[in-house]
Amino acid sequence: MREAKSYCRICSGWCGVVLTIDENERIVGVRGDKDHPLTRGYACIKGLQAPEAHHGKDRLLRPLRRTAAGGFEEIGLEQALDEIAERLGAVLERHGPEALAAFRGTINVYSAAASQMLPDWLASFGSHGFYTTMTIDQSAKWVTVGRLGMWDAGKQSLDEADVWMLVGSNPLVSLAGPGMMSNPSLTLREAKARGVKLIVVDPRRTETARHADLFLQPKPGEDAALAAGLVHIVLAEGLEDAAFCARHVKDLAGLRAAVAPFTPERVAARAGISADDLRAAARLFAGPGKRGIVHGGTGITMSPRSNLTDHLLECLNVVCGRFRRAGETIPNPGAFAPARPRRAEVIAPLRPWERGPKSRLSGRGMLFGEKMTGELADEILTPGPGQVRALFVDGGNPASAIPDQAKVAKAFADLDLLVTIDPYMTTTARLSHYVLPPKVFFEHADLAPPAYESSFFKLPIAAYAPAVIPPPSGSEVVDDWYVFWALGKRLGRPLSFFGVALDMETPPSWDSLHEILLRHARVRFETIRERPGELLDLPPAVVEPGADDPKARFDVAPADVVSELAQLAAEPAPAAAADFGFRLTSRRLRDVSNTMYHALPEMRRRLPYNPAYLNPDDLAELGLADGETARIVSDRGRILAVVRPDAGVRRGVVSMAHGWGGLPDEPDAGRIGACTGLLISTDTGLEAINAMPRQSAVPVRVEKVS
Ligand SMILES: Nc1nc2c(c(=O)[nH]1)N[C@H]1C(S)=C(S)[C@@H](COP(=O)(O)OP(=O)(O)OC[C@H]3O[C@@H](n4cnc5c(=O)[nH]c(N)nc54)[C@H](O)[C@@H]3O)O[C@H]1N2
Ligand SMILES: Nc1nc2c(c(=O)[nH]1)N[C@H]1C(S)=C(S)[C@@H](COP(=O)(O)OP(=O)(O)OC[C@H]3O[C@@H](n4cnc5c(=O)[nH]c(N)nc54)[C@H](O)[C@@H]3O)O[C@H]1N2
Ligand code: SF4
Ligand SMILES: [Mo]
Repeated sequence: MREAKSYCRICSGWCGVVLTIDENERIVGVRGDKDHPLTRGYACIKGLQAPEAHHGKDRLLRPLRRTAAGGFEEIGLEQALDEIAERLGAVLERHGPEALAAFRGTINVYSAAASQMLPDWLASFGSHGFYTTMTIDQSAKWVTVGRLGMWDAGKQSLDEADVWMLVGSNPLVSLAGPGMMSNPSLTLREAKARGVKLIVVDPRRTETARHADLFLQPKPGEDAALAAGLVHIVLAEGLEDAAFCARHVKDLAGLRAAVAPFTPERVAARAGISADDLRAAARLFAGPGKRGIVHGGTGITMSPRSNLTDHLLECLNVVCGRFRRAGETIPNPGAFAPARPRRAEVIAPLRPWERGPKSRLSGRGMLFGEKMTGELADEILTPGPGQVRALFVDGGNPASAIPDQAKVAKAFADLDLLVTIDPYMTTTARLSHYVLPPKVFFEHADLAPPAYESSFFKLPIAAYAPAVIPPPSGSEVVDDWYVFWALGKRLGRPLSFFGVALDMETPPSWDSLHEILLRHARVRFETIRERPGELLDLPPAVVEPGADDPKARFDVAPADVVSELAQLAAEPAPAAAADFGFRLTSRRLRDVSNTMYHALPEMRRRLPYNPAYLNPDDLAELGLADGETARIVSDRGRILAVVRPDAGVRRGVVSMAHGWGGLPDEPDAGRIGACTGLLISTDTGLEAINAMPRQSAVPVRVEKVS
């Protein structure tokens, strides 16, 4: 028996863990690493599944090829790659580069080398078909940066805050959201002990909301009005940072006028909250000398008008000036990034989607190098030049994660080539022509993605882990990036990885790729590799003054935002539709991550399906008992779900996690859960810029199954 340190890579928690490994090189135990400087012993039930995740019976250990009869047979890796290369070559020859697309799932995001390889490989063919989870998650944040601008030195942090406002975000379960990714329970307790006031806005009294000083429980989907109301109150009561606005905000008057219709009373009536609570929230958040930010989570980025809501919440940060100023310090200036000065000034909004390639179907542009996942199924199903015919999926399960599951499954079944890199026989894998099982977490070296370093870690840390154990004996598992290198080699397409031409004769290694990724880093890769999991001795960066006469300003009221606000103001407050009287909201479950790990024995024991949580009074009114199966119907589809009471859920709300269930023709709520994606349309209701589907606050009705 030996012990080894590493970190869990399932979510943005990056928990330091200690693994116990037996003489057969199998993981037999995991615990949170108490000595890890940031995560301090925290680890959740998902991370503790490492033994099962690495050695469990459901893990795929050899590549699979779909047979003519629709089953799967094992195939050698190099033969699989030969066949894939041949089929891909034929697709490219017949249809051109845009027929090739790739989907990056969450597990790919967290692996720096694998996640860089995917877009670089696509680029080597000249394809723009890069799709990721971001555009079915929080791409509203990218839209906001593009429309509003951002502050070069970053926002204020939880460590220095007086107040912290979370709208549609539950970091105690999700470990997502600024300041609370490392050991959120302890971090929140410490913040509260320092006197931080917590405001939570959520239709469900969440695990995080239980610690709130002020909790607002609105109707789902009314956050744009709610955010406009908060901005309105702050400006009406003169609670903004006037000096900051005068210097750094363009057209504050435009914003003031645009939010004028959103009086506390009107917003309160719309959102089903009290106007006094809304005023209390604005007054607790804003005011002279206060520090701390508002953050919108997936509750707002998935609900209708998500881009508008996110913009307005960030406007609240802007008008209150919640940014690091000249002379203040940035505790994590970044070890993986090149050193650069941080200035107290705005980076101009650039609206990148207005330039560059546009979607052949909707005319939408690209966002930070990505196409819109909400449009992927249509890009596959719609004939014509540019139609997607070959899709590669790495570390994701889009057949269960992309909304409008029936359309997505139909599209995937229509592809000439679908290749999935995944250790499990997921719904996506089952639709694939080839399934290539990868080495999983502790079997390979890994580096946290440099782009996220400063948001994930509050201090500079060597977020690197060496391989701890070899893959299971007798297995033929693959390094994710090897698939792309090997296909590039077979198709005679040299690969440039992060700007460096790769040797196409000898495959790279994880660490040679890491070395390339960090070649301009402040801290050398060798140093990081020698000190995995240790804090790095980097002095905090000091924010430098901005230009005397700042050119760029926050564009708080661009024309499209003003017009969206005017539309919202003109719209009558939504009445509960007779046929769809409930709103289905999205949420996370502690025990699983998205579509992952549902089948592991411990998860089956704890959580065999994704319940539909309703207020007990609603259940009584519907005549539904705890554990009964109900039918949930939207204008797009219907699912069967097991109902559970939760007194913390607002009346009229169905709170349910996504990514469960099988393929569309396998409705079996009690055994494997239900896919909420079947209830969501991607034909209508997509956001203008990023094609974000309406994934929360979805109008539904709940029926007793007789
Ligand atoms: N209706 C609705 N839809 C949603 C959401 C919602 O709230 N509501 N949420 C959206 C969001 S925020 C997201 S991020 C997406 C998630 O969408 P996806 O990223 O597609 O879903 P995951 O389940 O996170 O996919 C992770 C996959 O990685 C595999 N995996 C595990 N370990 C490894 C490994 O070591 N290597 C590799 N290569 N793969 C591995 C898992 O088996 C799993 O299939 O879903 C989105 N869809
Ligand atoms: N345990 C666990 N952790 C995870 C994941 C997981 O599946 N399980 N997934 C990971 C991923 S991919 C992501 S993107 C992050 C997401 O992290 P978060 O954004 O924190 O996601 P949630 O925990 O679902 O919190 C969203 C909250 O929004 C609320 N909400 C829903 N609709 C509305 C609405 O209309 N208005 C308002 N105001 N609130 C609303 C929900 O009730 C819920 O409490 O979590 C990550 N971490
Ligand atoms: S919170 Fe859980 S899943 Fe996320 S990194 Fe930590 S142990 Fe892994
Ligand atoms: Mo996500």
